[in-house]
Amino acid sequence: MSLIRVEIDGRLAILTMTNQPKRNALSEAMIEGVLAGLEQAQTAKVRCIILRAEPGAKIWSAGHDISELPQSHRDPLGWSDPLRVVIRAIEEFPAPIIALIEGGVWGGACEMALACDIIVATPDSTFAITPAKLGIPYNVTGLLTFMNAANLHTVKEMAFTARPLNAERALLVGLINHLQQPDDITAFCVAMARGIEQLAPLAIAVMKEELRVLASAHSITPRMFERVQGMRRKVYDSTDYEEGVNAFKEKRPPVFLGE
Ligand code: LCV
Repeated sequence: MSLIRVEIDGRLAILTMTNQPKRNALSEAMIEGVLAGLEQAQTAKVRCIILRAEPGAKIWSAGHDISELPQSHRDPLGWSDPLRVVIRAIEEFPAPIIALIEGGVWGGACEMALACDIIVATPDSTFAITPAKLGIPYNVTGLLTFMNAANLHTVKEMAFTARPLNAERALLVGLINHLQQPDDITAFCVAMARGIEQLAPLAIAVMKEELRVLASAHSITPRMFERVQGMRRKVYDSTDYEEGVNAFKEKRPPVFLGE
């Protein structure tokens, strides 16, 4: 049974994550549901997508399914990791995707929300970049998603403290586009989507792709990339990485020794 509800109404698709018992953790199954929903939407030639959790959710998504992270000695966020696949699918979808946020957004889900084109959130929403909590060496394109969504100091504070940013601050720093009350947010997002539907889809699709290409245009040499990959490997080979994942599974605070 899919963990995503897909509703297509004319040129609008609403994708709802429906696995609250697991806090919409981005498991392979959840991501397969999102990818299937995107495919269905593209076949239906929709002109806007809304990606959300169920109305009133306390947690939009708890991020990467930690139980599916490799134990160690393997890049936890490699090219074909489901989280990386869904981020690219969102960025490359040929129409705007509105992230309708209620509740907490954690780790890889924070990247998934920020990879969307427009973010509308309720006042109780929070956004947390959590690799430091788990000992995970986030990957280069993932950090670029965050850098494209907020200024560097904000990204550094979120990444180095792993503390959730509240919605008010997220609006202030430009991480989100709009704040809306829970009773209004669905109608607000649907109205925005209906407005987009009336505009030229080809022009919007090409501007979305141009902006993706421009936002990812950073000069990093093969030598620089290999150096960073080597540094990341030391981290995912570390006991700290194992400790972070095990501590979550054993529901205890991690003790990081820096080795
Ligand atoms: C698997 C989960 C998860 C989960 N995976 O409910 O960005 S990176 O690098 O860190 C990246 C790799 C990443 O995204 O890592 C994941 C980052 N996410 C987090 O650090 C959030 C971890 N989750 C939590 O802190 C809490 O679950 C929140 C605050 C989200 C919700 O707390 P609440 O008390 O409402 P529980 O913790 O009781 O969770 C309910 C069930 O969902 C599972 C959790 O194990 C529990 O399952 P059981 O009922 O079987 O015990 N769950 C929650 N998050 N990321 N499973």
